[in-house]
Amino acid sequence: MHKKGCSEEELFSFLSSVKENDRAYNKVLSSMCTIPHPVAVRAHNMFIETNLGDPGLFMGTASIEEMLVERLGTLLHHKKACGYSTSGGTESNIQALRIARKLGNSKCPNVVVPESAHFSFDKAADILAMEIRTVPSDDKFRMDAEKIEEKIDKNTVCLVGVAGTTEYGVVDPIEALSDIASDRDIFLHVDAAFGGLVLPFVPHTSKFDFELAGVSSLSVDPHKMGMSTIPAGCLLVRDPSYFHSTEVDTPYLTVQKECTLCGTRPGASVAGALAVLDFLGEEGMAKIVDSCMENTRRIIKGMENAGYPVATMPEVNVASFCCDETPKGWQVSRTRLGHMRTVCMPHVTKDTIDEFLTAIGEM
Ligand code: 0PR
Repeated sequence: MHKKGCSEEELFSFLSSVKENDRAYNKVLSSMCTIPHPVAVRAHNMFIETNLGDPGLFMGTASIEEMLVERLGTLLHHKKACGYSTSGGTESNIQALRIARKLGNSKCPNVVVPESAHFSFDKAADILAMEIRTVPSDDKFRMDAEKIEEKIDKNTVCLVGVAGTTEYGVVDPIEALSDIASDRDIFLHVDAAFGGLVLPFVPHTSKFDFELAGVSSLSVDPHKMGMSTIPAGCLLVRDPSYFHSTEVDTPYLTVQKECTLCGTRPGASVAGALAVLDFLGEEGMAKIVDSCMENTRRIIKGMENAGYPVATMPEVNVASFCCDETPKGWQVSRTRLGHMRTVCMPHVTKDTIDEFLTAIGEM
């Protein structure tokens, strides 16, 4: 720290010069986040000082969190789902595994995840000292339903499926997982961090949510396709009693117990998340998702015309291609298998895709 403070003008000219180094979302096809919706920014600024870690002080903001949980629960076929707003998919996945581990009550617990699972499960398993058992993918990059049971034993406390995988945008066989989870009475967590705010607005997609009786918990992130400000994730559980297992006493707060992982938690991005859902409604969300899916079909067709077929047909707006080139000036990413990965988020317009396809050499 400098001994004396600087002028506000000097400070902000410094900050804006540093911000110029940010890539922001220009020619960015690799991000699962996007430019927040203007109503999210407005609501975020309105709730800037709020702390959900002390809900007795911020009862209005806490009621917004409850409304968000209710909106998302209803969307995902469980109006009475219980939940709270996390910092994103990573925290939701850690907490889900933590609950499953406690409920499972095993001395050497393991969790069965698809090969395609997000790396947040590696973090969760490490923190919770759980063994990770990986189910290989089928030829469509989904968890191979035939190979799930062979990984399960008496110490399996959790099964995980992904709805909208990070790398290929596919949905694991959640119905099969749900049947296994129900039959064997194992906790099933669905990571719908990305797909949870896409799949409900796309016709004829695979089932993945609480409509399936075996699904115990779900991650869904408003800071991805929910177009809220960062950080805004959400963990939903089927049965409110699940949260008893993560509760601690909080004697000097305005509430007596807390089941969350973080203590101090932003209310601003939670207000942002609710603002987007209420402002757009189901119709508005469907319109935006539809345009992202249209752009995904456009990029798949264009890449094919250029001689780069899609690795597998996605169910959400993530498409990965058999293509080793990266056009200059564009930000794409690579899957673990080396496919070129693109995400058609709301900031990726039809013109962006056309420009990208011209750069890649579509005929
Ligand atoms: N589960 C799934 C299926 C995800 O795709 C992700 C993130 C997570 C969990 C973890 O979510 P948080 O990062 O919110 O904790 N997937 C993206 C990824 O890791 C996140 C991302 C977003 C990466 C924007 C880059 C970026 O520019 O690829």
